[in-house]
Amino acid sequence: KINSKADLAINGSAPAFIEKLHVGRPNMGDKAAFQKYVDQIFENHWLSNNGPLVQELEHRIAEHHQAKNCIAMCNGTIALEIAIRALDLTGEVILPSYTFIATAHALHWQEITPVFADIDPVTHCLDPASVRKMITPKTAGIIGVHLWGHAAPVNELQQIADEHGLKLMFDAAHAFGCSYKGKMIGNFGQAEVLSFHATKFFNTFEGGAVLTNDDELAEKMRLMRNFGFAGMDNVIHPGTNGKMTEIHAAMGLVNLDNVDKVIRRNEENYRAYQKGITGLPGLSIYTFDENEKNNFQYVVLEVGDDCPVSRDEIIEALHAENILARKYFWPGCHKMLPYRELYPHAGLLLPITQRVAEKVVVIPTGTSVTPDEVSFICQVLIKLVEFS
Ligand code: T4K
Repeated sequence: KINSKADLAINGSAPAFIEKLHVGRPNMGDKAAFQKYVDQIFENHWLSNNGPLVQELEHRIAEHHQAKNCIAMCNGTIALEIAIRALDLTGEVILPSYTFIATAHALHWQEITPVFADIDPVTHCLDPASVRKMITPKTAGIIGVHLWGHAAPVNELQQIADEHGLKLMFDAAHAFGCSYKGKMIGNFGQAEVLSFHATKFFNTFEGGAVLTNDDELAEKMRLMRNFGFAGMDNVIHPGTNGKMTEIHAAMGLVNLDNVDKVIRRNEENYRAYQKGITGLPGLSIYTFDENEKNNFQYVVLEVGDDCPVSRDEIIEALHAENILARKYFWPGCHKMLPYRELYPHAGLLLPITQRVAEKVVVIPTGTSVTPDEVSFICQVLIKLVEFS
């Protein structure tokens, strides 16, 4: 019970939770089913290089997203790099700064200049008007990010891409199983990239994939992820090692059987958070479009100027209670060292990015967090506001 200021851990009391509550605690599928796959892998003597479990996983993920091709990779960042290269992007590519650093790195790593555009204050996804302002003769493409699983403004971005002859792809790292105007993610732009990192809605320990309806592009990416080999002793394309292994695919197959359960828990937690903080001044939960498919993997608390407690005070107080809230994706890629030096004035062009990055707190959810725990986290937030 938190009856007074002194009962808050930040003021010296015992933390509300004995065990730490994480953002991104992995959602785990059935252990016995995983062990069966391990037995199968041992019997097969097949560990990597497009094995039967990887092929099965690709087939099922493509089906899940109603997309023609799924190319599984060792992680989402390599999948981004391969997709970027397969699309022959060069020069400058426009993307949001408000994203995980991997989106920018995947370009910079290939000597392509990431050009940061601003975002929409409500969806936190690219603002098409800002994208238009960033186009120069060197622009080769746009990477939209479906942040928090909310689709980027696909139609508007496609229109810009068509008008200017640009390639369009999406970083769909957060958007497994999500939709845009009723159609599954995986069907937009030239390619869409998923991440299966441990902390994602759907994980393969580490992993990722590209979804595309372009068969030729899919074939090119399959070559690129395996050093360009087209059969034994025959390299027909430059490439790298982006392959997914059988053990990672096994985890994926087990987790695929678990996705409905994870969505149910995530949605339950999301609604419990919404209910729990109703009426608190300056605090709100980022809302998902009820007409779309969502995975609710991220619960995003937004701290407004009218909140009596600052964002950073909230994070500090939650951490003291063992609630390990995160400042994703503060301070924005443009302010991280490799890009800060490239774009000393980018901040001036990204007012919404700055504002959103300063007010967001991502709070724990997933199958390891119960709605009762969510209610208690809300109690902490209520008391923090009340005692401020
Ligand atoms: N594009 C976007 C938009 C992305 O968000 C990401 C990845 C990518 C591209 C790249 O995809 P990958 O190459 O990663 O497949 C994490 C993840 O490392 C990263 O995958 C993810 N985005 C990003 C949003 O979050 P960190 O540094 O914040 O993660 P970390 O290690 O602090 O873990 C988060 C929390 O999860 C911790 O509190 C502990 C807990 N945790 C973590 C792991 C790995 C566990 O409980 N168990 C675990 O096994 O970056």
